This record gives sequence, structure tokens and C-alpha cells, in this order.
Amino acid sequence: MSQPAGPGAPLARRGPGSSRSRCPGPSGGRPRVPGTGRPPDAGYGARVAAKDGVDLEIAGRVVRLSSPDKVLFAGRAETKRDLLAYYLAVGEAVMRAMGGRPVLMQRFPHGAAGPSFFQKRVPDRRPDWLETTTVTTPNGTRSQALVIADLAHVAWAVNLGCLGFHVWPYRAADAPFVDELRIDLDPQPGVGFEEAREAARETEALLGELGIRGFPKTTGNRGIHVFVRLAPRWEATDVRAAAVALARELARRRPDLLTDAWWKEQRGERVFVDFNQNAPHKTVFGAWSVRARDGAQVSMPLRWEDLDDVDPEACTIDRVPQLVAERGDPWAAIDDEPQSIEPLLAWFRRDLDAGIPDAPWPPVYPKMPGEPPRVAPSRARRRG
Ligand SMILES: [Mn+2]
Repeated sequence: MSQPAGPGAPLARRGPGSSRSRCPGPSGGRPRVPGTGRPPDAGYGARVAAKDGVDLEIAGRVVRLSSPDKVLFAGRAETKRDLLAYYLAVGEAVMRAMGGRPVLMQRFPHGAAGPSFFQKRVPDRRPDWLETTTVTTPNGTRSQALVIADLAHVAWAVNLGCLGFHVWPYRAADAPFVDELRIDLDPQPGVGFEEAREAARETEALLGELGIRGFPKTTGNRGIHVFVRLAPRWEATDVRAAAVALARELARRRPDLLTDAWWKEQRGERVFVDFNQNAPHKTVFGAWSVRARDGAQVSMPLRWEDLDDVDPEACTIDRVPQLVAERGDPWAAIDDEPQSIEPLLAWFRRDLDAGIPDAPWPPVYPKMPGEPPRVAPSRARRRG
């Protein structure tokens, strides 16, 4: 068993033999099967026949949790009830990150290892208290999406087999003004979390020079996100332009480590700064959201001082609540000082004036003004 951290202990200390305990919690990560006597290897989708549903009072609403004892993570023992308990345990922080925002649900009706489908449009059969808002896709389709108005809305989605949430970068009330710049540090094949960690340090330094405050998190996989809370004064096209400028500057400073190359053939074994995650109508995996992985890893918000020591693999739904109880929400101050992207927009305009065009957009978007040819350089060469 690993030693749980005491109050005020660092997120983790790196050292010999401690590689599995860098996001420590009370249980040491061992599967548990509360009150059922069922072995931990019962598998996802296992049901307890005696009781197929429970009504829970959450945020003043009654939310039905069906099959609460269904195991959702293969190789572990957490059930749908445990997943909801996780979200409620970090509920204040969850609402700070997702409150009032539309979300795209990804449903795993048979657990993390089973098939999944994205659901942007909320089903017709839904409680009358459920808040929704109209969202648009890049091709112009409109649909009613879930708004995380309170924790009852989280619970309603969890009941549908939604493990994590893909979050729009604005509050429904502020649309179309975006209040979050998402810096997606995406390790390409051949590099991993260590390189993402170094890339995040470069990002921190660059933002610091511009007087912009960012908040890092693990993605629940191998990457790192840095989110910047903005005053809701810019639309997504401008926020994307800011991300393009930031990506370029990072790549200029550390061409050995970072790339802004949209074309995969040019990225190399580096960390790609995926500026297009800020394109209009794009969603990004949310803070505190749980990945559909056997280990139930969480996209874990961090303090910058935690970055060197965090083990993203160890940030799991059984450990994170204890950590937050001991240390608080690492993003508690995110709403305190809304930031400006003007310094980045100035860089974007400087590049345009120097003859550097906008970066390519993803395929689903219509051709944008000032965009270079949307074709991989090797194909362009073959065409002559
Ligand atoms: Mn990514």
C-alpha cells in the first residue's frame, strides 16, 4: 500500500518507489465493492438485480439513478453510484469549471470499456427542470445541448452513462462571447507526458511575460491543458487567433520541443499546440471529467507548483476527492481576474503584417478569409 499524504503534503514527491503514488488518496487505489461482496473482477455492466434504481435528492431536485451498482470501469470496482459520488465530492470545483456551460455528452451505457456515442442533442424524454441551450456545429446544425446549471444536471448525465464532459468555452448566458482560451499541449507519437510537462513550463513562462494567468490540468491521458479565463469580450474566431499566435511563439522558442504544425507530417516527435481546439463550436474535455479508461483517470486541475510531481495516471476517481478535501480546489482563483488576449492578438496581427497567413482550419469548417491552402505540403508538392 502506498502512504496517503497528510494534510498539506505536496501533491506528490518524486523519489524511488513512489511512482504509483503521486496523486495520493486514502485508499491507495485498491478496488472496493461497497456492500456487495462482489469480487472486483465482476466486469463492467455487472448488475445487482435486487435494486435497479434509486432516487437521490441533489441540488433541490430528485434525480433517478438506474442500475446504481453497475460497474463502469473494468479492472476496478467503481460503480455508477461511485462515479456520481466522485462528482458530488468535488462538486464545488466541478461547478466552478463547468457551471452554466453547455456540454457535449459522451455516453458509455455499458461502462468505460464498452461502446460509446456522442450526444449533443438532449433526448426528448427529460425532466422539465433540465436546462438546455441552443448550440451550433461548424457546419451550421443547431441543437439543444445540456447546460450544467447545477449538480443535478451532472447527476442526470451520469445516469445516462456519461463518464466525462466535453465543455463549450462559454457560459450559455454569455454566448457568443467566449470566456476560456484552451491551450492544448498534445504529445505526438514518440513523446509523452514528460515532454508535455516541459511544454507546460514553457507555456507558463510565456504567459507570465504577457501578464496572462493560466491554469494547468492533466487531460486524463498523456497531454496537458492550460486554460485561461477571459473576460467575455471576444468571439471564438479571435480566441483561436490568439491561440495561433501563442502556438507560433512557443514553437519559435523551443523548436526542439514544441510545434504549431497543423499537418501531421511536419510535427515530428514534439508536443503539438493544438490551436484549432479554440475554433468556434469546439468543445474540450473538461476539468474534473473522468476518462473512459480502465483506471478511471480524471482530468486533474493543478497548481503550477504541482506540475513537476503530478502523475496523471494516479489521478483517479477514488483518490482525487481526498486530495481536494485536504488541499482545496487548485483552480479556486480562476474566476477572480478575467484575463485579456490582446497581447496575443497583437502578435497575430504582427504576423499578418509580416506576410504570415492565418493557420489552416480543420476540414469541417468553410474556407476562411486569409487562410492558406488547406492541403498537406507533401500533397501540394505532388500536385505541382
Ligand atoms: Mn489534445
